[in-house]
Amino acid sequence: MAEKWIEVSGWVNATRVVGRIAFLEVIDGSELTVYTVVVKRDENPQAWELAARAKVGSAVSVKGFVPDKQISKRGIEVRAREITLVAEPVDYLPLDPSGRTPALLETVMEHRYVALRMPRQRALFRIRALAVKAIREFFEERGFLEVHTPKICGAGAEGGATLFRIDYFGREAYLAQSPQLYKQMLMCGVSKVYEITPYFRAEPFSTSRHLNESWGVDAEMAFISGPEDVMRTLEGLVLHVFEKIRSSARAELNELGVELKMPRAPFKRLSYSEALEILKSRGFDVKWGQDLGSDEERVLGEAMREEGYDAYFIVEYPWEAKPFYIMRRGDLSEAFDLDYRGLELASGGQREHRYDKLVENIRLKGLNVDSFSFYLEAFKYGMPPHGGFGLGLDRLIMVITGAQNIREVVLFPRDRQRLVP
Ligand code: AMO
Repeated sequence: MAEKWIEVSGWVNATRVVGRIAFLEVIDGSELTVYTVVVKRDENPQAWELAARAKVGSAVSVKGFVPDKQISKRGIEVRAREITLVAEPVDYLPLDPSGRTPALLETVMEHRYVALRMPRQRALFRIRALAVKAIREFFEERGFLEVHTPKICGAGAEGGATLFRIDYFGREAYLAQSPQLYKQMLMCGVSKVYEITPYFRAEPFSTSRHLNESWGVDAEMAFISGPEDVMRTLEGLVLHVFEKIRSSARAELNELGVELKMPRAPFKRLSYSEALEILKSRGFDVKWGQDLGSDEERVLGEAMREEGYDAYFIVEYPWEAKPFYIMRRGDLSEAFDLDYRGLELASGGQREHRYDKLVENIRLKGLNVDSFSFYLEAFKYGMPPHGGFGLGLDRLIMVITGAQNIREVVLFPRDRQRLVP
């Protein structure tokens, strides 16, 4: 291999001077690549002077050669011919950008923009971006239309308790908890849609798996014959993302120390009643009809792992535990959840598409039919059977990267305490 001319603009993550040689560890801010810039005083006194005095955290531009024989053990070695100091820090960095000294999550959240100079941080957010790309690819290949529905709404679909209220020119409005109502309305004219969107929810608790602004991947498909059609699509999507990350993010997974295993497929279909049985045998007493809490989810995850399943659907939920838009089947419903090792990743199901039954469902849930009249209107004009799901993007990235806290995989998380940065 011959010498190669290279120009790198980026940040100095570490500096070292050994005798008459100065070393700068530079990252260029895109990939995980680290450049070790080498300057010899005898060869290039001007550049040496600058390199020897450079502060960690400085923005620099370097021009030079990548030698055919690399001496440096870390990164790509660059023999500098010219170094320009683009910007110097005016304060000490709040963390070690090389990542040799790990930073607290609190510090990372406070200074994410600098933290992104750390290899672990770059790996996390590169994987997030690659996952979104894979998600789009999956839907586009299958003829889904990407849509954008309003985030300022006149009615919520996921329960009044978690609505963020806003003043909309004197009228009460809400931030969208999910695109649920709109993606369903669209089934009156488009047969497959998807949206990658923020969810705004005034969840009152602080946990490692909830945020007040989270991201969801929503899909809705018409002319289905049952919830199984939807589950197959969701399963295909999750497998596609895992596959893509495994093949296109090797360096990133390596940086995180994650060996990403393909989940066993087809995913297990576990009925709600079976889930209660398992929980009972492990000392949990869940009343039929109740939703499963995070402790119960965790224990179910352990039981499923013992059977060799990381990912599993919980099906045949009681209707009373599910929202009004889900189709009823006696006391049961056509809803499902998708869990991965005890963490709920998604929920979905077949919807009620028959106008009269939908009105009845709204009443049965004790909701005001008038507030949903704009939604119900769409069910008057030939609404086909349909279903869909909402997949928590942040949670998906958590399980792929092995992050223990959802805040790790969101650049600027919004939780009950955090409104800036
Ligand atoms: P659900 O309310 O279960 O369903 O939300 C779907 C998925 O979104 C993620 N999620 C969250 N992640 C982090 N913080 C939160 N506060 C938060 N809330 C939800 C979870 C969850 O499984 N409209 C239905 C979906 C559908 O039926 O299509 C819905 O919103 O991973």
